Amino acid sequence: TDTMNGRLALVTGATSGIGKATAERLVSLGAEVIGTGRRLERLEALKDELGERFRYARLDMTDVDAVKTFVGDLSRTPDILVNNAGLALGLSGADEASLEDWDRMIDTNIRGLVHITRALLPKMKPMERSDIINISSVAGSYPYPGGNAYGATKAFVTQFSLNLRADLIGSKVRVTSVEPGLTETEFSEVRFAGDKEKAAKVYENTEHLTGEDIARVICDVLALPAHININRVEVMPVCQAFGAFNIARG
Ligand code: NDP
Ligand code: 8X3
Repeated sequence: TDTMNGRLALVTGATSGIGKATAERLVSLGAEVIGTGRRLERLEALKDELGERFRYARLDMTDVDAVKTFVGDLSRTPDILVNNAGLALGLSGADEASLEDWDRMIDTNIRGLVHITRALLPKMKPMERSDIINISSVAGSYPYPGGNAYGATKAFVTQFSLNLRADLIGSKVRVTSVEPGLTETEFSEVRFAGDKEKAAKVYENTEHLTGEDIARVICDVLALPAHININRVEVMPVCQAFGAFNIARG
């Protein structure tokens, strides 16, 4: 049913995975959606699929001038912002990892997210109802080998979300940090520089989450009565849990 009628959502990184599934679900619930990403042909294909409720713009989140221009050019301010665009690059130890990869994760996951949020907030704050959903990760709470800069960018996203809540007290803006665990998308393909075989192994023989599962969680959070704010949602598939501490002996 059309529970999102009249709402306008901006979903960054709508060309794949969680963002694409979220755009699809929001449109199916009656919202209008603006989807962004770098791959224009993917956005065009999504437009063909979703029709008139979907609009799109090519936007590279690392280009903060373009982010500012994009927000300035919006004819209507979205009342839902889904900060989803993001990536992990590599799984090397911190002494070997590529600094270029670290920079790109920081520029996308942190800097792009912060800039688009800062550009939209003054217009979202006075609204009768608005929502910011930031896609963080379990990697922001739990360290793992090779998680180094990626996990740290997601810790930033979670803490930034909570700090937004602190600043927005008294307004009607809700903010939620959504922290998924093992979710099969193009995430691992990107992390392993296009190595599909290595990426597939991450999800092999698991009943992993899908982009659609996270889209459902996002839309369920959005559908709660306006006086309820879910600060954080940590989501794992049942097949995933925590490991033991690692102790070097001898
Ligand atoms: P995908 O690789 O399938 O999707 C990532 C999306 O981010 C794409 O639409 C991509 O669009 C976009 N993106 C990446 N870099 C940029 C950029 N510079 N500018 C604009 N858009 C960009 O992975 P997921 O769907 O899994 O990832 C979505 C979010 O979920 C990310 O923030 C990720 O960190 C997070 N996450 C993923 C988990 C998982 O296990 N899959 C678990 C926890 C969190 P394009 O390439 O067209 O620009
Ligand atoms: C993605 C989940 O565990 O691969 O954020 O970092 S993980």
